[in-house]
Amino acid sequence: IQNKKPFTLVLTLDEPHRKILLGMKKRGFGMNKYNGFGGKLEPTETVEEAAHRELWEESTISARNMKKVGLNLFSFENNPVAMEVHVYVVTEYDGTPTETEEMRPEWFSYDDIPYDDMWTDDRQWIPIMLKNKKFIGEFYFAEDQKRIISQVLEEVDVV
Ligand code: 6U4
Ligand code: NA
Ligand code: NA
Repeated sequence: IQNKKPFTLVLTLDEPHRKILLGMKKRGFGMNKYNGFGGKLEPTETVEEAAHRELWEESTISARNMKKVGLNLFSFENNPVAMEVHVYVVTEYDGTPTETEEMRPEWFSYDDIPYDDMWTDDRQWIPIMLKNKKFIGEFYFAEDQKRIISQVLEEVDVV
């Protein structure tokens, strides 16, 4: 990998009810998959600022807290640019999740997460996150963006 580009990904949890807020992505990269909310950084913002902004832009909720829980590096066969995705958990927020141009929000029970309609890596690190553990992952995807050719995933104390 010659180069990596930072991204954010925010998972909002309703811990008392064991529910997770995902969005069906309506356009662009990862279209037709459920995922957390997030995206690229704007030139002057910090990673955490970008996480707040993307959550707001894509679901219309405002995070009251934001905890960094993971870091995933995604790279693809025949692509020199990897994605460095900073993963955050939100447990308190203002507003009501609302459909936007990019995402259609939907709550899922922790026991009923639609992994078949998500990125292949998600079923590996989301369970770690839901146990309140932190993680660092590296996933190398085939060109089809589905098959994982190699990976490293570990729980860590500090991310
Ligand atoms: P535009 O369309 O320019 O507004 P933007 O919202 O800035 O895009 P986007 O949505 O393309 O960026 O960012 C990709 C999103 O997908 C980020 O939240 C990271 C996430 N993502 C990428 N690969 C992923 C993967 N393998 N597993 C995963 N999330 C991934 O769970
Ligand atoms: Na996005
Ligand atoms: Na966006």
